[in-house]
Amino acid sequence: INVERVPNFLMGVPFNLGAAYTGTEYAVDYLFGEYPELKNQMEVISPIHEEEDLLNTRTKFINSVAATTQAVAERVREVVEDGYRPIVVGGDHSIALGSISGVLSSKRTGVIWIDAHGDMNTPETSPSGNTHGMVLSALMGYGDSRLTTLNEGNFLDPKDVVVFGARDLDPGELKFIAETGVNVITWDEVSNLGLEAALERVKELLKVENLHISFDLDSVDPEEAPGVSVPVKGGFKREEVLEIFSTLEAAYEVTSVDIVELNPLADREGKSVEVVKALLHLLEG
Ligand code: 6HN
Ligand code: MN
Ligand code: MN
Ligand code: MN
Repeated sequence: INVERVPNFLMGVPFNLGAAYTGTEYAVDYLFGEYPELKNQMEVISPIHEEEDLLNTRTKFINSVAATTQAVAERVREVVEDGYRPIVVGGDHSIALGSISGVLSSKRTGVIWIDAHGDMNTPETSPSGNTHGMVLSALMGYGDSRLTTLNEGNFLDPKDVVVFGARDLDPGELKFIAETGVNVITWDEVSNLGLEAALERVKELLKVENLHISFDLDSVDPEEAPGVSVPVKGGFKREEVLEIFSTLEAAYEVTSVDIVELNPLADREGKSVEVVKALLHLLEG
């Protein structure tokens, strides 16, 4: 018997103010330029630009980040209620605050955060003041209230989170991990265990039915996919990314997905946009 899978709902969020680097605001246009057929299949959520205190270097552009992620959260909530699976393509990683908050308002979900980074800084620990590095901690209830109130108290339980493939964790993030007990399988651990065993470990750690995949393209080796804002040496090969997604699709109800941090200005030879396309294809089933 073939169980009908929930149809995908593609959303594009051309946003960069969570990163304060230029580039990811062109991600959706870039994607449409490379794959024109996507134009009729993807709804674009326009970023909201609010007035900012430009002297605030602890949480840069936070008003715009809060407003835009709120809009994403509301749209994701509707899409889930209407029986679709949201696939959110961006844009810097701050938009995951919207997508995951939107999902959390109707159900418990586990989150696998596939990223070179931890994205668990707070305004106090952040080395950059960029909010895309504070998203996962905000989802668990830590940080500036403009970000933590988005999910209406439906905080993520650290036990329901696995950070996968991290290879650049800041000192404040290491402290955060130790204090909250959030699960982390670093890039070094994946390399030592082997990908298959590392994914087995994810299944042991994440005892949930529904899974949100938050995939940051900088988890991929920049030599294979350079089109990101914050590249870090090392990382997954392209085939490994596909293996990760198919293993997760088989093991869980993957009920929502982010594919973020596509930066066209850095994407030499269009390698990162190809990864996005391959993932969208895989998620189509
Ligand atoms: N991302 N840990 C660094 C910071 O500024 O907090 C980098 C964050 C990168 C965030 O790639 O989504
Ligand atoms: Mn990230
Ligand atoms: Mn990252
Ligand atoms: Mn760092």
